[in-house]
Amino acid sequence: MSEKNNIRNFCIIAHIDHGKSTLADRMLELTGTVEARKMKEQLLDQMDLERERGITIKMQPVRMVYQPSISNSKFPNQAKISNEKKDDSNGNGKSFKNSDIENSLKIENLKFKVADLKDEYILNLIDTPGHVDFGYEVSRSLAAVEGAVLLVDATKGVQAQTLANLYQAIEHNLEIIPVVNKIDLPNADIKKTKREIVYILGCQEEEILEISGKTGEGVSALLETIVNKIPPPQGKPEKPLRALIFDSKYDTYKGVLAYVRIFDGEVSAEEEIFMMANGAKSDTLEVGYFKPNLEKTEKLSAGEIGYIATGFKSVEFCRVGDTITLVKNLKNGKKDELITPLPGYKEPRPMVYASFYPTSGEDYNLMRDSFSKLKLNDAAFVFEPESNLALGRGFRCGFLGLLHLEIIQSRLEREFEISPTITTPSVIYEIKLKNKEKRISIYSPAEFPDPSVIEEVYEPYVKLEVVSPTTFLGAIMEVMKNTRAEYKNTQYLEGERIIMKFSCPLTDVITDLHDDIKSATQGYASFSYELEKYQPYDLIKMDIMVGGEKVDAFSRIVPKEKAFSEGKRVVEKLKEAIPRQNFQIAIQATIGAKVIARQTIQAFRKDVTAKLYGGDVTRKRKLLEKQKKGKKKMKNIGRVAIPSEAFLKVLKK
Ligand SMILES: Nc1nc2c(ncn2[C@@H]2O[C@H](COP(=O)(O)OP(=O)(O)OP(=O)(O)O)[C@@H](O)[C@H]2O)c(=O)[nH]1
Ligand SMILES: [Mg+2]
Repeated sequence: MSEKNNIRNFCIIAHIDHGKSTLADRMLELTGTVEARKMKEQLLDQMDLERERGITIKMQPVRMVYQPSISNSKFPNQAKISNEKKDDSNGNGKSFKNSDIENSLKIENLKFKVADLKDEYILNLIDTPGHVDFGYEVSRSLAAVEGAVLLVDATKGVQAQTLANLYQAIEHNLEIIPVVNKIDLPNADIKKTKREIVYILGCQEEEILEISGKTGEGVSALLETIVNKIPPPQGKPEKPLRALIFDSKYDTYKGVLAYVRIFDGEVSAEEEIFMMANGAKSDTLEVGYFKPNLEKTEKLSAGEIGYIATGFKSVEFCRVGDTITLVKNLKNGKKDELITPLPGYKEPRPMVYASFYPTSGEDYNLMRDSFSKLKLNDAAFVFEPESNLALGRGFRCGFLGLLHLEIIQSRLEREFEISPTITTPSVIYEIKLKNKEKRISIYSPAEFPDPSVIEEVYEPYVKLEVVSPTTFLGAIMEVMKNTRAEYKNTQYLEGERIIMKFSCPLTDVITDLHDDIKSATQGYASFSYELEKYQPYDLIKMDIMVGGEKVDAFSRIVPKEKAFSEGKRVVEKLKEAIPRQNFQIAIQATIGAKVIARQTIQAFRKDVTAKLYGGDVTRKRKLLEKQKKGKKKMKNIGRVAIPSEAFLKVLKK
């Protein structure tokens, strides 16, 4: 048996919150990958942002060493394929405890001294995010593995992202292991969840595993199934190197890192690599595995997943989807027809655009560098320079959704200490001008042409699929009535669950639909969407004036019939978001020259320093200093200082 036969590469996919990262925790424990004292919940969610929000944003690979004989002898009660009737769910002392983990670690350490233990397997796991805005992370993970564990929460059943991610896994020809999770919960409906899985996957009910990522029940059996069902990677170490870059990162110490799946060949430190798409060359500094922290190794070979510290000084040479080979494999050091690059990835299409402007002009270069580094770690994010009369030089940025935008904004603030002014997020409109053949694309409302030259405005529509228990059909219809969606049809997924299909303007989907659907269905319904078409609609541009000056960043495109209500809502929101200043400020919504809504922010009654009597200059200066600091995150529009978060706040209800 060649070494490679001992490798299994897989990812965990599911709808958001169905327990992927928690299951990964149990796998890390069972395989002794992470020391018990270092273990914490959702260990693979390593970014502060992920931990605070309790969601996975980035895919995270990790390499585990697994010995079935050890795990099984230690946890015999978990080794059964738990498809049999379960009667010990109320905890008869068999649940997974910390002491079990510690014992398993002792045995793990022992195995290196015992010669004749059964085979040892390398399991390369990639934990993926469940939120729709990070779908590109999932699709890139799928291309690096041979199998996928499809997790379904037994209290929630099949949801929109379960379907969307499953379809992607099927497209990649992956071996799919269906699993019902959270069976420890009293409201788990295992039978129903299984019926739904059988329906969507066309598998046998007996093939579906039952586990609890929380207690660890059934996880050993799952690991065994992974080894038995997922095929070992193909590919030959003796062939020329072909490594697929599925992610990348800027590391302060090691520079530009490429996260790779090696399909053929081998690579080690101090070898000259060649990027097949852009032709860049560099000497590798280091190669290694994810444990999940970076761990240096001698070489990476066919079938393995790891990282290459590329040695590139500049981030743009390392592109996700590119194939890395070795210069020594090339004829005359040039591209060689004999080495076929791997298929790579389709670039994702941004759904929303917003412009980011530094609050002070000097930060422009800093912002560009920060964006390049963020892009390296978030391939779905796009940006390009633009400039604006009022706001100066900045960047037009594309995102997969509003959460994606918020995450980039937060990362910019935390990792690079930049808090920019952000314009009202907008979808891409297409405009047919009078007497012009071709439509033009508009990425921000500020670019909207004068109405007199416009013949027709087109906006993007999506195919929207709402997955829900049948009982909420009426409630969902009620929510959809508030949008401009057109109902298409309803499909029965399995007895008690439906998929409702709509054609809906993208704008209506990205702003409040998620919250509205969740609250109307007690959190049980979910949706996914994909771009469908462009369709004309009677849309107009609404401007916002603050203190008599038009603020481009607040302009938005609205359906004509909603202009008044939107105008009223936005000025009210702004009144809350802009702090009082020492003069009165009028906030107005306008269409052309016409004011359609107005609010006034009253002035401060007194100067802040007025109460400081006498000549205590230092105190006075301190206070002014403090004020200045507070103002750092403000953007001055004319005389008015606007907090940078106000620009995003006004978008949501
Ligand atoms: N009772 C119980 N709770 C679980 C189980 N698995 C996960 N949870 C809980 O479900 C919540 C979500 O778990 P995560 O592991 O973060 O889910 P996820 O699928 O990784 O979520 P995303 O990565 O954001 O899509 C957490 O509060 C977990 O504690 C389980 O088997 N039983
Ligand atoms: Mg997660």
